[in-house]
Amino acid sequence: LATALAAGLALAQTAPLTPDIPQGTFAASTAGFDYVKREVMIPMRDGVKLHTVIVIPKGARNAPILLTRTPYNADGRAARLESPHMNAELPQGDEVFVRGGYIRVFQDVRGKYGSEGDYVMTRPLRGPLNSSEVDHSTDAYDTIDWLVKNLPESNGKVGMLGSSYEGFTVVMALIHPHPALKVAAPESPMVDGWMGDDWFHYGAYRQTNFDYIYGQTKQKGKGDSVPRAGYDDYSNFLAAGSAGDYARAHGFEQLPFWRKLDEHPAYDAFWQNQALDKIMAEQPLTVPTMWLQGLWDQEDMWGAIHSYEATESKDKNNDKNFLVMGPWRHSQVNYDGTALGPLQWEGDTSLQFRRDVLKPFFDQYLVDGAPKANTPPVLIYNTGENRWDRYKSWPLSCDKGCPNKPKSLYLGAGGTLSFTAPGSDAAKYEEYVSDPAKPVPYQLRPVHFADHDAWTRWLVNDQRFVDGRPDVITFVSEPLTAPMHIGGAPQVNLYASTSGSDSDWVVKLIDVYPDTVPSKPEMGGYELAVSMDIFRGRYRTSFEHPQAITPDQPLLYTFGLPTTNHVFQPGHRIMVQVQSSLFPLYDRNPQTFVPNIFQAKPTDYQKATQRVWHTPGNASFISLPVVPNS
Ligand code: PG9
Repeated sequence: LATALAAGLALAQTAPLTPDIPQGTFAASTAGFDYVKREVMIPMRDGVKLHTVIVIPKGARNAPILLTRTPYNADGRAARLESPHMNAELPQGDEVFVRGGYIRVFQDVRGKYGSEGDYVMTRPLRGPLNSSEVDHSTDAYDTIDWLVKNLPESNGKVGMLGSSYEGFTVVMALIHPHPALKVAAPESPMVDGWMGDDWFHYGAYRQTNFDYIYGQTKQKGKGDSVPRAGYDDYSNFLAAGSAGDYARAHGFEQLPFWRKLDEHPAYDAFWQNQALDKIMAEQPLTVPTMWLQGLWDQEDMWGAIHSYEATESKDKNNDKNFLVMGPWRHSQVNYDGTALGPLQWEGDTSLQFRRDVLKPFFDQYLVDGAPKANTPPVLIYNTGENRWDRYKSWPLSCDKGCPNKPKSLYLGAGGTLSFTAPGSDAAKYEEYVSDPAKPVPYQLRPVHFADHDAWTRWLVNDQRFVDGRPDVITFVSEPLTAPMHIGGAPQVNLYASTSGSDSDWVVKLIDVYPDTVPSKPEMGGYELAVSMDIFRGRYRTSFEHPQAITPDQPLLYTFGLPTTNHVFQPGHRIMVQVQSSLFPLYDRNPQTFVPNIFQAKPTDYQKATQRVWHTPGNASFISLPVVPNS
């Protein structure tokens, strides 16, 4: 009996060698959850199915839908804290929508994570660059169509929101939009990868993209960064040589997107035909759209503001096109917006915006019976006076069609900066030597691209770290006696010469704090760049057809700096710094003209004598979008 009992007992127990990973899917207990999560594969018109995660508040009825289409893993985007509570499960930026009872949807774009199909980086619209029958515009359309037909808990109204790549997919959805798409907010959307979003700025290549391309395109799921020989990326990239040499050393020829970059260094049809601000300009907006961007957006500084400007003239009733710019780094709109580096704002500016502006704006179009929101056409943080400014239009000051005309701020002899044009007796130029063997760093070394904090704050770093370097020239004004407000994009008009045949020009517009700041002593003398950019000299006359620069000739370089809404306070000074590299963020210009800088040889990299001219005929200046008496 004893033996039989023992055998029976053994039968009832789990045998020691039972595999510990259950066969089939584990059914997690969701008792007590305040939401239901569904995972579905939504069919597109070409038969490809896209993996979609739908999070529905328990008991929802007539709920609006908020959709984000992502290359960054829909499962992960909808699982912040693994929580029974929807507001903890979803991203921080969604909390206001969770409180409002929205259904939240994240979808993997085709070819990434759980979705079928081919992944093409920022897949261009159907047309000259895309001969298939699908793009992100059709995928958004088909997805919205499925959602409104298959979610009985919804009221059939959809809003789209997302930052950066996710912002790019929002813009794509605005092209021939589904009628159920009622409102959209592209946040720092990637719009023109050559002019000033992720890949290049005015033709200068951004080497941080190597890690991005490696991580995003080596495989369908989550990728990794390029292996490093050392911690300091300044040394790693300098040792590599050209960007092409770096790519070769790390196997990038296997990654088609790198090959596309390498084959299209100039602004040719490949870039022109996928510049979404140009595409948006050709069609009136039919969906109310709030373009959003950070004022110190270190990744996508071009897209939102240029798309807003491109579509504004078509918004005849002033009811479709809206602009918001916060005192934020890239995507900070969805996180805490209390501070950026050493700059402290009046409270959490991101939350203020999401709660008081974005949510009422979305509610107006998505929630049945919601009141009209009090949305200003333009909402921009004033970074000098620390408050939100509401405007009817933007910019406040520009050459044509603005309420105010810009003022010319002249770079003068001996490093002066003033509104007085140079006289003929002044010295002719300021000079420095740019040495590609010792490029100017964009942040204090060591540079480690993977250091997230350093990457998000580099645009607001104290520029004293390079002020005084022999290869950086500085022009500075007298202390201001009255506040000076600028509202718009400062325009660079630089008369410069180089002894080489190609050159980069970096221009920074800086607010220099007084030597003593009693309320924040550590800010004494701080040099805050309110706007800066880099311009690759070979594109001076044409972005499409680069040309060698005639050595030692003063030539005019004109380009727009990023938009700013800033008040220089009395006692502060205005500064302009000019230099010829921002390394290793931007690849080095060899300073010898070669057909493709990616393929420059070590001997092409040559020192050059750079001059910034300030004679009456060649007077360098910044056209400042000054707003008088504001
Ligand atoms: N700035 C990122 C990106 C967008 C589009 C292409 C490449 C990179 C992003 O944050 O998504």
